[in-house]
Amino acid sequence: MTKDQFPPALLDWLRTSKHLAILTGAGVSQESGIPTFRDALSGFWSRFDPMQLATPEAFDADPSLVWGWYEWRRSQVLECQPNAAHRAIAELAVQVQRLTLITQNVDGLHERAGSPDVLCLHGSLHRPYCRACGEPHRLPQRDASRPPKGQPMPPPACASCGDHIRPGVVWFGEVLPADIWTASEKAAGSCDLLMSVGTSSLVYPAAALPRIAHRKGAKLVQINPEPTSLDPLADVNLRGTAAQLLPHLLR
Ligand code: BJW
Ligand code: ZN
Repeated sequence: MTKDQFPPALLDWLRTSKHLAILTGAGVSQESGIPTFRDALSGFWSRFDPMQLATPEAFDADPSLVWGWYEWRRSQVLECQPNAAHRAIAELAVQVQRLTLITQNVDGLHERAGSPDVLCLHGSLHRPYCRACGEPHRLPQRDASRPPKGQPMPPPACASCGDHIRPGVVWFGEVLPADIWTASEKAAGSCDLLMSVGTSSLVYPAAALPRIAHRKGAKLVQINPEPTSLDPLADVNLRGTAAQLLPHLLR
């Protein structure tokens, strides 16, 4: 799809928007080489279902398995670079009156592309903390000569209480950070345009945000190569990848 094929109204909405909210999901990082949450895992991890590893029950049952999976993913992310979609979103922030960026991603690529004040609904791979006392844990500098082998590895022990350090992400069944959720819900309820980019819109409460915006009268634009349950609500569905399409929205 080229810029000429964009619905003209979309560029008008963008230029006249007083408050644009963007909700991103794993699809935004796919073109950086990071598999989406529903892509098949590779190597040792191919026998596991991510939906089952991303739970507090899985960590309690086998901390080394779950910690090893997250360390493997963190090492993958550190090898990857932000792509044209992350960069376009960072650039949009200077072109529109106001932008609130809300992400479900835990990879830190929006921040590395220069987006300030990202609302990270599901936490971060880079901010582990103690499961017992909540003390943040500083990860050692990455040793490129000794990448994680992509296998189970025991989690570090907390310097304060000795319990397990856990990944700083939000698992199924856990509540989202209250301040981040409140700010995201407020942005969805007060924006005049919301763009949902690269998310399957299956996981709640994040998936409620476009629906809140729509109910409050905001225009809804979706960017995704595949249809999702949001299609019927969206004013515009752009069928393509985030890195192909988002740069066309820049002036
Ligand atoms: C591209 C592309 C390209 C590909 N360009 N696009 C209501 C009903 C039923 C269940 C629930 C409900 N409300 C809550 C729940 C339970 C649960 C939930 O939603 N379950 C669903 C599966 C139904 N939610 C929770 O548990 C949440 N907590 C909660 O509700 O607390 C309150 C509570 C607590 C206790 C009891 C009761 C209530 C917490 C959710 C936390 C989600 N965490 C994860 C893991 C994070 C850590 C990690 O990464 O390991 O977050 S799950 C996983 O899904 C991850 C993602 O952020 C999240 C969303 O996935 P996303 O980003 O949409 O990725 P994909 O892979 O699904 O889709 C990628 C999309 O990109 C696809 O559409 C592609 O087509 C597209 N694409 N290439 C553009 N190049
Ligand atoms: Zn502790």
